[in-house]
Amino acid sequence: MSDHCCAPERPAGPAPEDSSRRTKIIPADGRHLIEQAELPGGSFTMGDQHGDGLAADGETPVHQVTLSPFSIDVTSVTNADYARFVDATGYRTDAEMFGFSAVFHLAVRAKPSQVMSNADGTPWWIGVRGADWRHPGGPLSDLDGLDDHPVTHISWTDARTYCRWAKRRLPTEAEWEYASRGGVEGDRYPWGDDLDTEDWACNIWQGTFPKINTEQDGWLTTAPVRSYRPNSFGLWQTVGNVWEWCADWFDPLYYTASPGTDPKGPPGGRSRVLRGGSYLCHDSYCNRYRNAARSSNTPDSSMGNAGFRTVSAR
Ligand SMILES: [Ca+2]
Ligand SMILES: [Ca+2]
Ligand SMILES: [Cu+2]
Repeated sequence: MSDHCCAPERPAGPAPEDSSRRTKIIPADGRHLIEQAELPGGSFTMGDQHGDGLAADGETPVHQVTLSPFSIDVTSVTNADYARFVDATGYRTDAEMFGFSAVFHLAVRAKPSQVMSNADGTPWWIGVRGADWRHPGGPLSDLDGLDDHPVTHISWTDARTYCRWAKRRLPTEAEWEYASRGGVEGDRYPWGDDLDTEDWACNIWQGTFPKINTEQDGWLTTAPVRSYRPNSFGLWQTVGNVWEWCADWFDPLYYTASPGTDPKGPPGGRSRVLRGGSYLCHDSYCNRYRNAARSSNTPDSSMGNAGFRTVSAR
C-alpha cells in the first residue's frame, strides 16, 4: 500500500506481547452519545460514475445496491467519545501496544530520539514512538483543545472494540457510501459534483503536497467534527478530515461479484476498507476525497488521519 498517501501500513514484525487483550470482554453497558441519522434503507448506485478512480482501487463496475434500514453517526467518533470508552474499560489501543504510530511529518511533536524512519515510498509519514490517540503528534503533543476533533491513531481493531462496548458496529462499505451520498444519485462529493475552491466544503490539502499547505480550508490536520456543512442525510465530513474504517475486508475486485442486497464484503482478506479520504488528500496525487473512493489498510495499522463512525448493530 506504499502508493496510498493516506494509509501507511504498520510494518511487519512481532505482535505486541499482551495477546490476552484480544479476548478481553468489554463491558456491555457502554454509552454512545453521538447523534445518529436514521436511514430508511433503499437502493442506490454504488461506485464511480465519473472515471475518477484508479483502476487498482476497484471503484467500478458501478452497480445497484439495496440496503436494509440502519442508523449512522452524524459525525466521526471524537477524542472525548473515545476517552469515555477508555476510561470505562482501560482499553489500550494498538498504537499503545506497539509503542508507535504514523504521524504526518509536519505534525510531528517528538524528541529526535522518538522519531523512527520514514515509511517506504511515503516519506511524509513518520513512525513516532509514543504517538497514539492521546498524543496525535507524538509524546510532546496532547489533546488540549481537541475534544471535538475526530479520534485518530485508531486501528480497525480499536474501532471495532469501541463499537462492541457502545453496542454499535462499523458500517459496511456499502452503508458508508450510501450514507455519504445523502440520497443524491451519482454525485462525486456529498454536496455535488464540484469543489468550490473559494469556499471549501471539506478538509483536504491546499498547496503543494507534502511540504506546503496553505490551509485555505482552515486546517493543516484535523478539524472539529462539525465543521463545514452536513450532507442531506445530516452527516458531517464523510469526505475529508479523517479516513473512516469500514467493517469489510478490502478486495479491488469485489464489485464484480458483490451481492445486490446488503453486501458485507469478501469473506477474508489482509486489509480492511477505509473510506472518505483525509486532510492529506490533494488531487495532485490522491483524489480519494470522494463518495466512491476506496482505500484500505491492515487491521492493526494506525495513523494520524484515520478514525471511524458507527452504525446501529444488527
Ligand atoms: Ca486542510
Ligand atoms: Ca471523513
Ligand atoms: Cu488521499
